[in-house]
Amino acid sequence: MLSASELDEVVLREVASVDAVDVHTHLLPPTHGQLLLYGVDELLTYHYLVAELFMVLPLDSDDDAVSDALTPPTADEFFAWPKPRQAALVFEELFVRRTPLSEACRGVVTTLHLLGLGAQLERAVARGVARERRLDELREWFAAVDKEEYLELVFTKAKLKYAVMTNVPFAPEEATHFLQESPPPISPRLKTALRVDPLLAGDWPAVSAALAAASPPFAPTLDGCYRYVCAWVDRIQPLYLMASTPSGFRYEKSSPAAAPPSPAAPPSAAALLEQVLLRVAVERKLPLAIKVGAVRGMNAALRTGGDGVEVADLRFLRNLCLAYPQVKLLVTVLSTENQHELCVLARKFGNLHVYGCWWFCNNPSIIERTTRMRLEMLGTAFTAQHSDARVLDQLLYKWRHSRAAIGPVLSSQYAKLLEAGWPLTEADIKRDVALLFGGAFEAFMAK
Ligand code: RAT
Ligand code: ZN
Repeated sequence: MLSASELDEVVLREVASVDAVDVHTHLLPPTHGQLLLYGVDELLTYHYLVAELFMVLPLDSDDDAVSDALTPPTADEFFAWPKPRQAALVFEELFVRRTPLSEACRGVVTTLHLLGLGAQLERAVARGVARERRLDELREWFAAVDKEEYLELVFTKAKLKYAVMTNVPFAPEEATHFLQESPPPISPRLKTALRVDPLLAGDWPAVSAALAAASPPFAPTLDGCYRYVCAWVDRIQPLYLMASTPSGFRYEKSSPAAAPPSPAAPPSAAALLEQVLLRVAVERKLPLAIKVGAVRGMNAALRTGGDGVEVADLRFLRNLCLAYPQVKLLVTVLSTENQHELCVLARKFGNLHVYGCWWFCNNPSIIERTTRMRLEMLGTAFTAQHSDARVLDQLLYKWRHSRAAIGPVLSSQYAKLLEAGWPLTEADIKRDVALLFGGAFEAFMAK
C-alpha cells in the first residue's frame, strides 16, 4: 500500500515511462517518401507556427515594425517560397526577435533538446548569424539521419508502442503509395486509419471526383461510393474510419417513410452518411472516429493554419449513439466548452469513447483541466491524449509536454482517494496509467 508521500513519485514515474499508444497522428511511413515529414524546416513550418508568424508580421511593408531586410510576404507569397526560406522567417520572427513562449514554439525547443541539439539551437539564435545561415547546422544533422532508424529512435525516445496514421484516399499523392501493385510493408510502429471527411460533410463534388479518378472508375452513385470505400478498407485494413464534422453539423436518423430522392439528384449528406459511412462501419465492424468543432478555412489564406474553432451542438452524437448502438464512436472535441457535455455523453453510451486533447486544446493548462474533469467523470475509461503530430520529431515534445501535464493531475486525484481511505498500490497505478495511455482505447476497440 502506498503512503501519501510516495504517491507523487510513483505516479509521475509511471506517467513518464509508460509505453503509450498514439491514437491519431498525421505521420506517414518512410516508404511514403517525402510524405514522412521530419527535421527543423518541417518543425518550424508546422501550421500552428505559421499561424503565429502571421499574427506578428507587419500588415504591410510601410509598417514601422518591418525589419530592414524584411518585406512581409502575403500568405500566398509565403507558401510559394521553398520550405527552408519559410522556416527561416518563422525562426527569425518567433525565436530570434521574440521569446518562443507559446506551446508550439516551446515544442520546437523541447524537441531539439531531446535530440541533443541544444547547442546547435543556441548557436542558431546567437547574435551576428545571418538569417539565411541560422538553421544550417541543424539542417545538416537532420540531413544525415536514416529515415527508418530515425523513426525507431523517435518512437523509442517518445515511449510509444505505435501511432495511428491518417490515410486519406482522396489525396492522390498519398493514395498512390497504397495503389502500387505490391506496396512495401508498413512499419509496425504505424497503423492505418481511413480518413473520409467528404463523406461526413456530404461533399458530393469531392466524392464523385474521387470515384471518377479511380482506376477503374466507380459509378457516380451511392452504391459506387460504398464500393469505393469498401475497396479502400480492403486495401489498407484500417483500425477505424475517421472524419471531422463540418461547421454546424447536425444529424437525425432519416425516417424510413421519407420520399426517395429523384435519381438525378446528387446524393444527400444524410444518404452519404447512412448509406455509405455508417453502412461500412456496421458491415465491417469498424469504429468511427469523429472530430468535432473545427471551422475549416476561417481565414483560408493561411491554409490549415487558418482553420478555427466553434462550440458545436453535440446533439448529433446522442442521435448517432442511439440510432447505431453497434457502431463504436471515438470522439474528441476542439472547443473547451464542449468537453463537459462530451464526458456526460460518454457516461450515457458505452459505444462512445473520448480521446485526447486536440489541437487548440493541446495546451498544458487545458490538458490539466480537461484531464481532471475526465478523471472525475469517467475514471480510467478514456484516452488521455493523442499527439496529432504531423512531423515525426513532434512526437518527442507532444508526448513529453502531455505527460508532464497529466501526471500531477492524476496524482492529485489519487491523493484524494487515499485520503478517502482507499488502499492504493503501485500495481493499481501501473494498471491505471496503462489504461489512460492506450489500454482503454484498445479495450474499447476490442469490445
Ligand atoms: O491539428 C491539426 O493538425 C489539424 O490541422 C487537423 O489536421 C486535425 O488534427 C484533423 O485531423 O483534422
Ligand atoms: Zn489530426
